[in-house]
Amino acid sequence: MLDDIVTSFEPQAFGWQAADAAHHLHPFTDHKSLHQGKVRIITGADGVFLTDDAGDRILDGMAGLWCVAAGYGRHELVEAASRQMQSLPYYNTFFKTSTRPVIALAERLTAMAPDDLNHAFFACSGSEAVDTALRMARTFWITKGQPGKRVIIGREFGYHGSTTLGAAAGGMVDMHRQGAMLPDFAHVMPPYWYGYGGQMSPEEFGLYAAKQVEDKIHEVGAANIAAFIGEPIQGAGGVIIPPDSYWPEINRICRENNILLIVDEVICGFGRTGRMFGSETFGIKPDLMTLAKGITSGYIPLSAVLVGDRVADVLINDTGEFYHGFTYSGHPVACAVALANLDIIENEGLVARAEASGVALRAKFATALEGVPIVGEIRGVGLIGAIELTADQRTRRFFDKRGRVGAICRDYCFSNNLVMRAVRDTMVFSPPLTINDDEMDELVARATRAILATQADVRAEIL
Ligand code: PXG
Repeated sequence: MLDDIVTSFEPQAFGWQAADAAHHLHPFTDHKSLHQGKVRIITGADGVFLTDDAGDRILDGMAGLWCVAAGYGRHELVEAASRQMQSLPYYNTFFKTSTRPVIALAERLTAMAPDDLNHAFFACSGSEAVDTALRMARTFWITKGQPGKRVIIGREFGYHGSTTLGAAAGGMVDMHRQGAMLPDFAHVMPPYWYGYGGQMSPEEFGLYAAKQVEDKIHEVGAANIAAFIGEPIQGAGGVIIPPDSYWPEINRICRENNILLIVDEVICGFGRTGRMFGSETFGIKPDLMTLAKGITSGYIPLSAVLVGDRVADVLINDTGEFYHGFTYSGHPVACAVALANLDIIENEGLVARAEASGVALRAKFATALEGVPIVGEIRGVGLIGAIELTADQRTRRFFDKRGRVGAICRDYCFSNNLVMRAVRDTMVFSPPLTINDDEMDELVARATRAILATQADVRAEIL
């Protein structure tokens, strides 16, 4: 493995740790508490393992931030970027110009996508894709002479990025409190059976959660609503997997109320759920679909919005100019990497592999964690999954002061050289789709050690 590129730029003062603390503001971080501990400086990566500057090998159970689908160290992606940088490092797609990589990618993505998602718009991040999709939805209704249809319905614990529109569509209240809540956004409960299902069966609860959307539509008035937005599985919200009854109802409710359905596939797209798109896994019928992360396996920023014929026909034929776009929309280098990444996903059968590996991984977790009182549920679809930590297995009771126990467990994972995310007290995982059997054994062994250590710490609180 090569050294990373900046090792020749040793920082002036007291080394990398101190320079990071002195000058670098991290995303979604409490800096004061960060500075009380240490940042871990990641210097390299290969396959499913990261290396830090102490030489430790860390198993990346999150594929970066849910994105490194093809695993680290893929020369094909490096070569695609290098070749494209040498031939055409940049050109825009604004003023009657296009480039071959963006055309090829648009054609390929729309051919892969379900239903009539026949058009693609490109941006750099999931947040920008969401922002674009929301603007398209509202523009669609304005063009159709119904400008009153503006409200976007999202869900609690939904995550649609950190631009202001995305944060408003998402259901993260801490972000709303920062001023990122806007007029014309509404939220409904997530289809989170483990947390909110009570005595209902999962299927009953799926219908109940979908009914909340219908009730919200009646409350706000369909004449005021542009779209419903949802992730097939709510990833950052804690890998909330809807019961099978949920999405077909949402399809019906959106159709009958003349509301667009935006499916945010930023995490679920490109094989994560064991099908190419989460919409296929759950039978969702999107009008607009947002994609990012796995589109390039995170090697370079890129996102896309796929647009179905119903909306595209109006935008193309009736809207006139759609006042929206980014300097790097359709960046040729990012598109070239995406094409090479899709080759890997297809040639290596990563989608089918995610399905099979997911089954195996959950079975390994079930064996390792059998009878462990702190474990309330192990769930997953493909290679995205979660382990609920609970104070009472039987009643699915949460710990007091939610998030405290999850943070303990996440820290034990980290000290066991495993990256897993804690969302409240839910431990979530989404490893690279390339993970092999031995690596899954290692992931389960390290996670189990962390979970047992957590249980020992909080045993007085567990029934
Ligand atoms: N939609 C979904 C479904 C996402 O998961 C975004 C949009 C925004 O993408 P960008 O590229 O703008 O970040 C996301 C991003 C976490 C975590 O800790 C999750 C995301 C990003 C950062 C951290 O779970 N998801």
